[in-house]
Amino acid sequence: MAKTKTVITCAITGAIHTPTMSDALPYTYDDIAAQAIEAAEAGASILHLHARNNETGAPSVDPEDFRPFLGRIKQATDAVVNISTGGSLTLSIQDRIRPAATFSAEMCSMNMGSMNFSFHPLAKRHETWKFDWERDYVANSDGNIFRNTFRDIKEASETLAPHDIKFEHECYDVGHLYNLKFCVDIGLFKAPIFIQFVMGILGGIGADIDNLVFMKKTADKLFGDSYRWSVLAAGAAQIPMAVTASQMGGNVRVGLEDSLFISRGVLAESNAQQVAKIRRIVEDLGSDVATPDEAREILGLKGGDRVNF
Ligand code: KMH
Ligand code: ZN
Repeated sequence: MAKTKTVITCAITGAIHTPTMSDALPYTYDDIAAQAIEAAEAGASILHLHARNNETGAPSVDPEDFRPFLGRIKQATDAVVNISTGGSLTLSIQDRIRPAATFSAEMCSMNMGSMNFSFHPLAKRHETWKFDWERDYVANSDGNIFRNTFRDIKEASETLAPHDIKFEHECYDVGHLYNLKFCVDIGLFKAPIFIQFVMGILGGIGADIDNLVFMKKTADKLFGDSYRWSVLAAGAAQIPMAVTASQMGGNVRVGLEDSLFISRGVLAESNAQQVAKIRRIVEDLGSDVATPDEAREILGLKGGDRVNF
């Protein structure tokens, strides 16, 4: 399919693998809403959202921790809201999908395999932590399985089916593409599917161009022209891999969830700063950035008027 426009997703606040290691990372309702709105104004057509408990800063899948910012984002922007079903490494799929179901979002994430999603080396590199739980959570991630079994994926897809939600299929390695193919073949997901190639997470595939080409070729082989794709690379690879993806005809995801930096060794001031940077590069290289309605068209979304918030 000929490339139309580049869809920018911005992942506003981390929960699974993003301890509060930068003052710019929003975790309160007010800061999440403000940064999401600013990111949309900078050019993000999709906002990927987690929630945190406002007192403890811990990852939360309580819908009441999403409600305060969802309404404000909807009032202030036309951006597509994508609610995470990743939650945290230690929560069940039943709990993790509750916010997406409660609010009948236009999009939600769907993690396509179980893995040892690990960031334990951070525990050695980083000294001061904003919240008490963070050091142990990070240090123990080498022993945690991020559970997304075939049974979990089937249950999530069947529970969410009545909501007509488009999934951001997060594929952290080539095998996850085969998991997705199996799920498509048994009728769990409908075209066009939207694949997020996730690169540079310890436990998944590394962030480099050879690997991206391999992921893309494998997806072409498995899904033909019935899929759309985007790249999310963690840490320093975030912007370089996003630029590469955009030049290969793909879409991009940035945001403080996946990298706290704006350039080598320099913390980003906000999500919007990362969005503005990738937008500038994409446009300088001759592509256009999709508006929210263009993103809806490209991904086949149900529309912002069919959500429950
Ligand atoms: N930050 C990504 C590497 C989810 O929200 O479901 C993982 C993620 C998962 O975005
Ligand atoms: Zn996420």
